[in-house]
Amino acid sequence: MQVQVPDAEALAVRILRGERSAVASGLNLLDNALPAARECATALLTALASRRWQDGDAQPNAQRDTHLIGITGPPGAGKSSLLAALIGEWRGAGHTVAVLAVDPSSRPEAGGGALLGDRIRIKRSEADDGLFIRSLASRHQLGGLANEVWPMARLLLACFDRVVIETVGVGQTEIDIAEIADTVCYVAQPASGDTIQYLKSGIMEIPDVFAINKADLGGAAHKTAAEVGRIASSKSAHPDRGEGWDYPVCLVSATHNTGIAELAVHLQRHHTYLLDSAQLMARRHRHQAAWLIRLLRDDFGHFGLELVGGRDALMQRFDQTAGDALTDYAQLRKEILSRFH
Ligand SMILES: Nc1nc2c(ncn2[C@@H]2O[C@H](COP(=O)(O)OP(=O)(O)O)[C@@H](O)[C@H]2O)c(=O)[nH]1
Ligand SMILES: [Mg+2]
Repeated sequence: MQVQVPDAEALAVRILRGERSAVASGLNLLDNALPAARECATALLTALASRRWQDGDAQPNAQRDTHLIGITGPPGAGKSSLLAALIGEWRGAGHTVAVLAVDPSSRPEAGGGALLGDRIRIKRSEADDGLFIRSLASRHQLGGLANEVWPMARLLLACFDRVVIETVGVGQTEIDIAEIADTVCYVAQPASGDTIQYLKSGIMEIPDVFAINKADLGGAAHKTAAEVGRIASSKSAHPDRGEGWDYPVCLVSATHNTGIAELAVHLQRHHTYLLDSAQLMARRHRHQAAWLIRLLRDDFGHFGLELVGGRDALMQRFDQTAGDALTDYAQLRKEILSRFH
């Protein structure tokens, strides 16, 4: 079958200009598993990286203020509602926003919560060019988040100020979101068994910011916030994240629009903390490395990974090649393929 692949360079330029149709084509391309499309997708990501990411590295001051945020938590905690409120806050401050909603329970046919788009439509009547929403309802796999999520988020970071991934926090997904986002925000609702379970598990180490939603329900919300606050303040820093960060716990109500501005401030504060401690780019490079290793492992298995040095060595290698890691990855693929033949 003939595959129509766009010119990666030209598409990158249009995406950086923020052209909606180009953003949509780019996301479709990253979602296409055919080999010709994958090659073009790698070229697209490389082109985007060389224009924004690399420049940013060389001149930190010229770097656009972009923030990739993961919003996670149990179903029904109010993630979509809270995100809709945060979007209002960010758009009001003039930031552009893109959302990847990866929530199977949001599928109307699954009878779950409303799609984020529906929640937003309730609040906004006219079309908003500074807001882009893509639902990836089916991409929530048992084994965790699908591999397309990282590159899609990466593409959106090239043209939006705030990129948010909304995902239900269960098992592996929780770990995956921490390997994608700059900042992870955990949303809990009062007196939730899921939350208590979560607090007791080791996964508690992952979020950078906690939001206790449904504050309008009164006492129970305050009690949960106090409980989470106690655990958050005693929480030891995750080896990979968090030294010198104080893990804020925000009491919010998405439906009454209270505490939203404060939550936005804490998210922004975490971004500043990452920038000031030189962790933002380091984290993104590490996340890119983890993604490339997942791709190699999915295609060639652990045996394939071992052929080219194993996980730890690859992690170090991609981390070092950073801006050129995609080129490095393409070469490694060829190397593994040649060894298999
Ligand atoms: N009382 C109250 N209900 C809320 C609040 N935020 C969300 N909800 C409700 O909680 C339910 C789940 O919300 P949703 O945003 O779909 O949750 P998600 O599954 O975490 O995305 C819906 O019925 C919302 O109307 C809140 O701040 N207060
Ligand atoms: Mg939702």
